Amino acid sequence: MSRAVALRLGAFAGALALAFAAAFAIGSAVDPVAAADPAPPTDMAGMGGETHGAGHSESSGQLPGLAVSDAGYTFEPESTFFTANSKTALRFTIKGPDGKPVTGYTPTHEKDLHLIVVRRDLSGFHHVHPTRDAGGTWSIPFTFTAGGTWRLYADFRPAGLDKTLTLGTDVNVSGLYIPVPLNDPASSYSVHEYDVTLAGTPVAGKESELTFRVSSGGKPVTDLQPYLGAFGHLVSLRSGDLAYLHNHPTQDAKAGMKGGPEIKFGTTFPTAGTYRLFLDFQHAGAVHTAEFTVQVGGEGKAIVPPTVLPSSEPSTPSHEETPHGH
Ligand SMILES: [Cu+2]
Repeated sequence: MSRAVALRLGAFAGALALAFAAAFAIGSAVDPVAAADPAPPTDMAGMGGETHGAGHSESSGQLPGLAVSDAGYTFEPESTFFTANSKTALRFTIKGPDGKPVTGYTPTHEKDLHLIVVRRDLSGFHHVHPTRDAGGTWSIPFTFTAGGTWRLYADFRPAGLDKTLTLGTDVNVSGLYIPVPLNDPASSYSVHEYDVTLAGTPVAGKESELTFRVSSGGKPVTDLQPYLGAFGHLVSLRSGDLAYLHNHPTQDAKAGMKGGPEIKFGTTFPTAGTYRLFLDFQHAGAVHTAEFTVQVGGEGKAIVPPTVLPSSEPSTPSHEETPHGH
C-alpha cells in the first residue's frame, strides 16, 4: 500500500470516528428514557422483581423487555420476517455468554421459557410456551393475525443465573396493517362469558395492590383453576416503549385448589404513564385473557370498578379482537 493511500485511509478512519462520536452525542441528547426517567437503576428493580427476586438492576440498568441482549444472553429469532394469517413456526435461540444456544434453564412458573407476542400498538397479545429441541432451539407454531411490527419477549432464567431475564426483539409481519388505538382506561373487561373488574390505586415507583374480580353471568367465579402455579398471571406493558412487567399473585396455587373471585397482585409501576395490563386466568379448563388500560400517576388515582357488572354479551370489537378481523 502506498503511503498516500495509507494516509487517505487514515484520514477516512478519523472521519468515521468523528461521525460515530457525533452520532453517539446525538443519541444521548435525545434518548427519551434517559431524559424522562431520573430514577436510579436500583429503583427499577421493582419491575419484575416482585416475583423474580433480585430484579434486574445489576445488568444493563434498564427495564426488562427493552433490550435484545442483557447479562451476556441474547435473543436470536431465526427469522424476523413473516406473513400475516399464514401459519408459521416461530423459531429462536437464546445465545449464552459463550455464544452458543442455552440448553439449561431453571423453570419459572412451571416453564423454562415464557414467550409473549404483541403488536407494537399493544394489540394481538399472546402468552405462549414454545418447546425446545436438544440443540437449544425454541419453536412454536404461530399465526400473526395482522401486518405490522410485532414484539417478542422471552422471559426465562438460565441455569446458573440468579435472576430472570426478559429480552425483547421486534419482527416484521407483512399484511394489512391498521393501527389500533389503545382503549381508554376502563375498570371492566368482558372476555367470552366472563366479566372481569379491576380495582386499585396504582402509584408510580412503589408497590400498589391491584384486585381483579372475575364473574360469569352476574355470579362471582369461585373455582378458578391454577394456571402455571398461580390463579393469575399479569403482564403489564408500558405504552410508548413497551417496557415489560410480569407479576403473579402472592398466593401460590397448587393443583386441586380453587381460586377467585378475586385475584390480587402487588405491582410496582416504575414510572407514571399509560400501561396495558393483560391478565391470564384459567376456568373450566380454558385460559382467558382480560385486558385493561391503566393510567398510572405520580400520586395515584383510584380505579373504581363499576357497581353494575357489564353484560357478558359480546359488544363492540375489543382492542384485542380487532386485528383478527382481517
Ligand atoms: Cu408463561
